Amino acid sequence: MSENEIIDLRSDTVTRPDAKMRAAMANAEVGDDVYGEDPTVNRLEERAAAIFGKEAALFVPTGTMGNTIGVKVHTKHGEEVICEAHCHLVDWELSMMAWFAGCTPRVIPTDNGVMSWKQIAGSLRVKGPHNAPTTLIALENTHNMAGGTVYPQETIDEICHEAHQRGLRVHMDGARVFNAAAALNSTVDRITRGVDSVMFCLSKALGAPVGSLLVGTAEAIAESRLFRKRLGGGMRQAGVLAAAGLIALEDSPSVLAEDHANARLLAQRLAELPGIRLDPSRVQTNIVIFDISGLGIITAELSRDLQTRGILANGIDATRMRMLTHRDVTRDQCLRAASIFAEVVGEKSLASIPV
Ligand code: TLP
Repeated sequence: MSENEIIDLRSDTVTRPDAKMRAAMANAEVGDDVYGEDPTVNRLEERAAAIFGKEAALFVPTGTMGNTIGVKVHTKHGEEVICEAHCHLVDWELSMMAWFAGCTPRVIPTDNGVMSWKQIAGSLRVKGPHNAPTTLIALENTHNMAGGTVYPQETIDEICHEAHQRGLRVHMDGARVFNAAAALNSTVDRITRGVDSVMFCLSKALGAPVGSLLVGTAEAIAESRLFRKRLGGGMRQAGVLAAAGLIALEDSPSVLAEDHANARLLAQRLAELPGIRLDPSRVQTNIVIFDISGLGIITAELSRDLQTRGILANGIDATRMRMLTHRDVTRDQCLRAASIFAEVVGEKSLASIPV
């Protein structure tokens, strides 16, 4: 099967740099970024800080490193961080918070990935003979495993206001915060105005091959630069990567609404199929998560069957599949993926009829 017959819905991390990005990478002016001498990295960091309306930004290789440093810079060993129960920081980063920052997460289960101040307030801990104090609240926006859900602005504002009143900090895992902005018809600057730091990824929906940024105060970012070095993230002539990132940052946010429309369309088609549990009205951005237990098979089996027909999609557990739309899948490909999916599901239903 040739590469272009594959429709890859596993993640928005799978996009390839386009011709404009590749040309910019080839022509990037570079220097040693550990000495602060890479002009393209410097430009990217300045641009990211400006777009987010914050003092400074730091280019990091991955979202995981950005979150890791974001937690570390606001906490000390032996403190607690409040996060949603299935956030990336907790479920997908190999206990990094414990390993590097020496903190434990205090998780709040939610139905849609969005914590309220009321829930957070009930989980706060004050330093005492038995309690490690809460010092940080981490919000994931959009929330990946809840299906790309978006925090309402007033919820973020309330959390930040109440947290700051109590001397707590707020970090946003905004790996897909530009998707949140597109969904709300808002700006990332407005969304993150109250947070102390935000990590966002160039390498997800924005389509760059590599890289994320941690954005915050000049003081926090200066300290973060040292943590990045400690983690082995001093990338030297990283301008070749930053060059693609700059294009992603300028060009991609305005087209994210198309990915969202494609995700809704995909969700509507899949929701019509027997054995699939999916409420398309819950799809707010580019992530579609649905339950397949009605098919009587597990996700690994379905993934295998889809793969033989050129559709790549993974389960997030035995019963739930995740599909993401992105700049490398078109509306037509989403429709094709949905009809191939329908064929596979049809065959499964036939196979389950006793003879
Ligand atoms: N998410 C990946 C996987 O790790 C699950 C994906 O395919 O969605 N925060 C959020 C909300 C993320 O979704 C991810 C990656 C990260 C942080 C980490 O980014 P990277 O992969 O660059 O370390």
